Amino acid sequence: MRGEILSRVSVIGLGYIGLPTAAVIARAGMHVHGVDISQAVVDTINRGEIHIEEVDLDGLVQGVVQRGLLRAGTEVEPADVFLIAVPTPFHKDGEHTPDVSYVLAAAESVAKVLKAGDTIILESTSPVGTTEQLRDAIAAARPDLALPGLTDATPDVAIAYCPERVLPGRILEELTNNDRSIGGITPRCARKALAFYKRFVRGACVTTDARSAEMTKLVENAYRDVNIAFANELSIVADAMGLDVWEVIRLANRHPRVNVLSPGPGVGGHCIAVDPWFIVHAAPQETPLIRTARGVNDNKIHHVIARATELIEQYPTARVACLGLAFKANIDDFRESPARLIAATLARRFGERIHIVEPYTTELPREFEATGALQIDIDTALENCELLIVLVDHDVFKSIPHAERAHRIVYDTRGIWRDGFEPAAPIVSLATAKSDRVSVLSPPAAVMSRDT
Ligand code: SAJ
Repeated sequence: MRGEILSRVSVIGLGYIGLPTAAVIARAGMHVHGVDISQAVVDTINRGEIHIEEVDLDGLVQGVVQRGLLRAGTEVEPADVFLIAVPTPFHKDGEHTPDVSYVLAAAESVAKVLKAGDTIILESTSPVGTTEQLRDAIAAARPDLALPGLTDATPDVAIAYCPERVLPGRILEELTNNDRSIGGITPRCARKALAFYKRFVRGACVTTDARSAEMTKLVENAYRDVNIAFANELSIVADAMGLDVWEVIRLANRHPRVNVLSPGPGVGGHCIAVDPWFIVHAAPQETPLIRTARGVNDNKIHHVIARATELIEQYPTARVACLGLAFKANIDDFRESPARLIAATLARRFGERIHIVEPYTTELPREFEATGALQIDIDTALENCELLIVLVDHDVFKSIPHAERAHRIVYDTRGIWRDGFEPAAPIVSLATAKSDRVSVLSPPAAVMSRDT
């Protein structure tokens, strides 16, 4: 027990996953050394501060740094458990070839300080087979160590894959409470990793082999991508048919076995828009559905640009406010964001007519430079802009009362302001509706409509 309490953990990669994970492990009483290539990130953390926005993370990091349980550096130091949480993007080569070079670089730096008895866990979303590649990289660097799957003897080191599953905005809660899949290169590796996760995870920890755990993570995000694609395709169909897609989905979801997700301006972030490609790349002939879903979600961005352009041209004197740049609600993450791409495209085309409202940043990304587009706050937008394009469903936008956006032309790609679409008299009233309020079917052309 004493040895456990004193065990040292090295977390490699202190980004959106690595830093919260390091902090949660430190909170459980382990001594954590976080490693990042950025000196600025390391300095920030060692001051007890954070470089990313995540609910409650600031207080947690400050606390564990003050208690001496978390410190950061740019070089990997000896530890008992090495947890790798580095990016795994894909090459922009048209083939979407996964880039696992950061994982292999991390493996090489771990190899330098590795000793018998240590455990290495990969958490980065990875193509199937990456954990074995990591093992092979270590084997090449450290021929003195017996590695799992390569020896009949008891291996010196345990190697496992355990994907993170947390949702930005809920990371600390989900890190502790979500179930985990733990895939060992061998069952013994899985058991060693399991013993580690049991020390800070309350959710169920389920062991399997490394390849199954790698695939499970890809499946989770591809599943969501396919389901969002269904919603996005419906929204384009509804546009063509003059229907309010949110009303249709709301009603369809009253079926006990139907749960259609929400359409939006496309799928963003660095997970759901990326990970399905790892499956497609591994089995291109066998993945028409997953590939098509990616295409549908990417195409939705262009659909929104086309409809917004049409509307802006239709009202040539209107000042336009694009609401939101983040890839989803209530976060400051603008990576791979459809909202950002749409707003930047409109800014390039319409220049100073475009105004950007994004409460999660004080300055616009570089691509807005020289477009003439300005950042304004939401109150200024509501006062001065005649055309409002909702791109992100931030709570601060959702809470704007109808009266404050009355007499504006609204293109709401997230369906947050549907109150304006309800007809004065219900077209259909459902006497048997389960909710308290009378359900109504909204009038046609609800997605793009004057919000009065
Ligand atoms: N979106 C929609 N409609 C929806 C749901 C989402 O358009 O109904 C859009 C969002 O606006 C956003 C994108 O999809 O642009 C992705 O957002 P998300 O909230 O679905 O997922 P992420 O990328 O923040 O996090 C996902 C999660 N995976 C799943 O829910 C299966 C999370 O649990 C993973 O840990 C994370 O990917 C990851 O790191 O892989």
